[in-house]
Amino acid sequence: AEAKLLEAASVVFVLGGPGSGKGTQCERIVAKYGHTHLSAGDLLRDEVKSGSELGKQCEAIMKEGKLVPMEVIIGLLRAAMVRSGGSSFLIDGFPRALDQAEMFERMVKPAELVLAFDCPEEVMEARLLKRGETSGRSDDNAATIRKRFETFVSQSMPVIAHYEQLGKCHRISAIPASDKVFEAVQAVVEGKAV
Ligand code: B4P
Repeated sequence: AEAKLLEAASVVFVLGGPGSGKGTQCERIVAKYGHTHLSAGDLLRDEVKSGSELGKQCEAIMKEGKLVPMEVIIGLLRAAMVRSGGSSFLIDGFPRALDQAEMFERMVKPAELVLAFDCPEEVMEARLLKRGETSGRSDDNAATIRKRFETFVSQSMPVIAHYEQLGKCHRISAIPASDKVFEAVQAVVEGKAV
């Protein structure tokens, strides 16, 4: 039954640097189009909150701004997809490395569309520091943010380049206000982007 559900599913990946606005735009996409939203970061934070041994290991890695092992994040994503019973998935913050992309395609299925948010580091840093004032997230501090940027450049940017080569990736500027960014997102989702 699991395999059948996943076979019929459609998958959109939402990529972009830390603080580029992935979570923000995904909320709006879901409100308008009704996808099932799965955030890699939220799934990991839920695992941390559960107090499990795995959660403790993930917490330490996230505080360092590094990527948790791919088996962990893919296992959490696949389980959440099956549990949700949905058929149209918006997956945010994943894949963050080329090997994650390959393993997901093998174990689950290829994505139909990829949205990638472009944003300069100064803008992302300012947003994350602002969120850090109230988020209580242990990774929204200046030192961890720096490491998250390094991880993004070395490991996640190649994923965006990979999907661009496949012609599946739409790049969207994440600098403007959230409403403006969402206009560009809608054009892509509705197939009207040039
Ligand atoms: P995430 O939870 O994905 O964290 P993020 O990259 O900062 O994205 P987030 O969605 O939270 O922020 P957003 O840009 O929406 O990952 C956290 C950690 O988990 C990673 O560092 C890693 O350790 C681990 N992890 C996650 N995925 C993994 C994977 N696949 N493999 C291994 N490890 C993984 O928003 C940021 C702020 O900007 C918000 O406060 C928002 O209000 C604001 N904002 C958004 N859009 C704006 C706009 N247009 N204008 C002004 N402000 C805006």
